Amino acid sequence: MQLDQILQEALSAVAGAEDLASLDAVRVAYMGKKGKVTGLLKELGTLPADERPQAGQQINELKLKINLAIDERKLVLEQFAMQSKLSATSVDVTLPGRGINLGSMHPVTKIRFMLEDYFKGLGFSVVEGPEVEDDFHNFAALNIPEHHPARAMQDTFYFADGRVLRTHTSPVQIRSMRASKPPYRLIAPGRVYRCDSDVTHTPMFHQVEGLMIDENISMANLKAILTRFLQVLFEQPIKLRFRSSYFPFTEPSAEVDMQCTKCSGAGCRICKNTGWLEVLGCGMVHPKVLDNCNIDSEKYTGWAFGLGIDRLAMLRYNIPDLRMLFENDLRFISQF
Ligand code: 2NL
Repeated sequence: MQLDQILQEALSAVAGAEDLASLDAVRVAYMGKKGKVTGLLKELGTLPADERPQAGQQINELKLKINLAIDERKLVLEQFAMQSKLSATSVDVTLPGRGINLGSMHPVTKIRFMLEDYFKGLGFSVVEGPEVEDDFHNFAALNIPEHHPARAMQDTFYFADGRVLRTHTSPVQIRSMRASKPPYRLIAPGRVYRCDSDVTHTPMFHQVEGLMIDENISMANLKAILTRFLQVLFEQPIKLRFRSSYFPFTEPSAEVDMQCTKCSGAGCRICKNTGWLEVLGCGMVHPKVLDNCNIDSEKYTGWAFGLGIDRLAMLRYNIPDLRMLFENDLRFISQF
């Protein structure tokens, strides 16, 4: 019978197709516009009317069987194509990786973290606060009188509403003291701002202030803590010198010099031949400041200090120019 023969031919052509392209050629040969099955359907019209329904049904069955065989073969060939593609593009797991660029710590951040670790080890808390401050927290509470030079326009960045960019981190400690009862052991690191820009000053720099208030706290405690701090930071014993000074918020006040690490006090370019480097300011917290924080200044005493982290980083890492810390040149900052 003619239909059976076409079916057998078609099935073996399908089975013999080795790739998707030749399978498609088989499909066209049978199902395409000029294909054999299509041809049979066209011939239907020439049959006697009473034979047409049966013949039509048979041709349709033939068509279904061939299509089914094509679809099944297509699945097999597609899987096959995928397999050979996968094995052709296998991954060599022994190849070296692309590598990643490790970041490094900014020198200012390194000193800050080192400072925080040291003071945390002594039971101090690290506190932070807003960089935009009001007059009370930045000045008035710290006993800085209305006409004190520190308030003058050239030192402070003012906002139109009278608020300021904080000129030190003292306001953070004022807030802490006003928020809880003594004793306090705090350090307040952060960015501070002064309207000042030259070779040794940038409008933004980094400061840490420390504060210790309890019963029977004296300047001797401060000296011990600072001496060991500089010894830990510079990894060698360091001599300190306390020079009497003045700040509105401390009484008595002192500036602290450390013996020059470059020349061990003999005198060099770094210490301008003095043998000493000025590193921080400190003093016993002024009773008026304690009053402003509602602390009984008869019962409690304590010290505070303030130091510039940037300058300390320069001394520690022999950085010659302050501005290198703020230019973000990767050739420079990736060295730390
Ligand atoms: C300096 C001097 C100093 C303080 C900061 C302070 C903070 C409070 C109360 C009293 Cl809440 N004092 N801070 C005290 C003395 C000196 O900084 O030359 N800094 C770079």
